[in-house]
Order: sequence, then structure tokens, then C-alpha cells
Amino acid sequence: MSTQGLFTHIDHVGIAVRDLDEAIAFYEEKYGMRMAHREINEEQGVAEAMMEVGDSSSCIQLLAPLNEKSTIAKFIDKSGVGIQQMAYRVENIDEVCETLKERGLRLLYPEPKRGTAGSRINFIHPKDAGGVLVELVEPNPEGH
Ligand code: V0V
Repeated sequence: MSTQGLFTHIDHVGIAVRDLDEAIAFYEEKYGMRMAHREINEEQGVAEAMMEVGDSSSCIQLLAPLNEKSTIAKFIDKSGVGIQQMAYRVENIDEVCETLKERGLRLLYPEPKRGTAGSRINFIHPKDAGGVLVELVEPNPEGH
């Protein structure tokens, strides 16, 4: 796999928020963004909403913690609310993870987990990615 073309789009930028409903209202009312999708992901410890950025197919993902053990609660405790992750879309997450591992980067999960709308996701450790938590997303073809 070539260096070019590992990622196809910026899928979303994830923002840690304290209150999901308040954050959705802010993005709708102040920026005129439309909510494409909303769900609770127990495994990831988040309530989340995808806000569309125009017709770009990129989104802002609003992430609120489900409980104090959530990675989002820990992030807010340490860094406050704000940008928590950068998510790139990929066509084949298994191939991309293998390539990244060959290049010496640590993936957080041995196998992809379930993300928004049935997507498959994994993350590059922020310590291996210039201080940025990078998510890889292979969308569910049946998803939104
Ligand atoms: C932690 N660090 C970060 C960071 N979180 N750096 C940049 N961005 C972040 N979001 C830094 C932290 O300051 C430490 O730096 C170092 O990494 C190790 O942190 P730690 O305290 O040892 O580890 P934790 O317990 O904070 O865990 C960090 C990781 C955790 C990244 C391992 O947050 C994680 O598992 N994240 C992946 C899952 C996730 O984020 N789920 C929520 C979104 P110093 O202090 O050592 O310099 S769910 C989602 O996106 C979905 C469902 C979707 O998109 O579909």
C-alpha cells in the first residue's frame, strides 16, 4: 500500500462535550449544521452525534461521556472540553492497520471495534501520532 492513499477523507473531527443536547443545539443554532445521526455506544462509553459540515461528507462528532470511567470523561478532566480526536476514512481498515503496524505505529485494538452507525474503527496511539488521537473509520455501506 502506498503512502499516498492510505486515507480517503477526513471522516470526522471528534469534540468532547459535557452535555450532548446542549452541544447539538449550539451547532444547529449557531452554525446551521444538520444532525445526520445520533447514538449511544456503551462499549466506547459515549453518547454521540454526527453533525454534517455542508455537503462535504465530513462531520463534527460530538462526544459526551456516559459515565466517569469513559475515555471522554478522563479527557475532559485532564484537558477540558474541545477537540479529542481526528478521524480518517479508509476503504479497508484491516489493510490500513497492518500497514501502519509495519510502519511502527501502535494501534489501540488488536481488531477493529464497532463505531458509529455500524462502522469499523481503530485508533493510533496519540504518542505515536504527534500528540493526536487518530481514528481510522471504515464506514458501514448500509450506514448513514
Ligand atoms: C490521552 N492522550 C491524548 C488523548 N488522550 N493525547 C491526545 N489526544 C487525546 N485524545 C495522552 C495523554 O495526555 C497522555 O499523555 C497519553 O496520551 C497517555 O494517556 P493515558 O492517561 O495513559 O491514557 P488514557 O487513559 O487517557 O487513554 C488514552 C487513550 C484512550 C488514547 C488510550 O483515550 C483511548 O483508548 N481512546 C480510544 C477510544 C476513544 O477515544 N473512544 C471515545 C470516542 P502524557 O500525559 O503521558 O504526556 S468513541 C468514537 O470515536 C466512536 C464511537 C466513533 O467515532 O465511531
